[in-house]
Amino acid sequence: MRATWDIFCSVVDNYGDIGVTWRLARQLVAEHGLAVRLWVDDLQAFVRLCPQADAQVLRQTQQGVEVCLWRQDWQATEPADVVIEAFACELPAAYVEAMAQRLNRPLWLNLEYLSAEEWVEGCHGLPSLQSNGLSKFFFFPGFTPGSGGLLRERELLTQRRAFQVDDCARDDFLCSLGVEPMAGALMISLFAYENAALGSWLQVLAAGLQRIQLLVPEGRILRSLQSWLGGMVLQPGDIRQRGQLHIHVLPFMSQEQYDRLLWSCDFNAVRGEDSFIRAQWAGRPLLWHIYEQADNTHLEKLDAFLRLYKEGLSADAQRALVELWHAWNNGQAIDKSWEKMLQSWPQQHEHAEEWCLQQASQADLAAALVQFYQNWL
Ligand code: TRH
Repeated sequence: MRATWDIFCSVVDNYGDIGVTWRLARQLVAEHGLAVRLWVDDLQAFVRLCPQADAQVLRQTQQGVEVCLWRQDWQATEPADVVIEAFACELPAAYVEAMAQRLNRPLWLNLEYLSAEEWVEGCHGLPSLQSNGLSKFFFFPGFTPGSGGLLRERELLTQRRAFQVDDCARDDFLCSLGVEPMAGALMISLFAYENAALGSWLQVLAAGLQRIQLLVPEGRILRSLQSWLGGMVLQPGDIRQRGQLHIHVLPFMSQEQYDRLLWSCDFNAVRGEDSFIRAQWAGRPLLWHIYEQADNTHLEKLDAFLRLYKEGLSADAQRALVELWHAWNNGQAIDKSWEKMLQSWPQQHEHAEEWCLQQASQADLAAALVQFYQNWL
């Protein structure tokens, strides 16, 4: 009998919670042949990432995953063999009770947020005894062998490389989004939270020597973009030009399309957790807008990642990268650091691919979870 897995996702805000759990659920089904239910408390958010889904039904199967609405009034449900609570969401009390009563007790995992901080390795995989006698294990994604790794589908890099060497595939894809690639243009994607630094970047892009196509899927950054453009309301499909800068507003797309967008661009500005990882798998230089936390703890996380990522770059290239990421995440002007970044451009490109290969040499998160379960049995 194939093992059953329940993944619980509470959508706090944005798309990271559902983005990570939906991706994980699909991979557990497709690559490990598991029976997976994904419990999500906000189907509207799910439908944005999986447009063919129905936000009105209680249960539906999408890409082999049984997607269930996690309702406030929880209905009795037989727990699965493996139960994942994503990002410390609180499971229904009746479900936890049923887990404790189950003849074969389930493996209970808390899938944590991504961090490159050193303490992660020490906490990854640790159990915590719960009042009902069950142990809950902490599972930490991460960038080092002592962590749980990163979500990466088996064929991802092969698909990405095939796409990146096929100019027609890229052009067709961009055209399907309403973007006509311009000769010699530098293609940049932009997915970020509202950011006061944006204006300084757009300014330097508009005034630069090279033509730029900036591709912006619908989202929070549109507010900053609109105010730079003088308050005009932007819609998907809109194109605006300022000097060398051509801005294309795109619809929010499926996760598969968003991957292709990242693969199509020379540089990707990303945010949160999942788009940040996907940009790394794209093998292209990136700019991370980290999710803001109280007491600036997010800035420590940012530096922890930079410490790992910048290794192997020349001192100048490291400085350019760190300055750019710091300024962007502090809402400070990035025009100078962007120009420094351009000076080390070929190196930044090579490095992004090397980093991607280095990360891909580690076990992926889904495989690590399956292995963890097998070891636990
Ligand atoms: O949406 P986010 O800001 O999510 C955040 C982070 O996960 C953060 O850590 C968490 O605390 C907070 O949510 C609650 O960024 P993230 O993680 O990149 O998730 C976005 C998802 O949306 C990702 O799966 C990619 C996907 N996406 C699309 O599918 N289509 C699109 O057009 C775009 C722009 C993104």
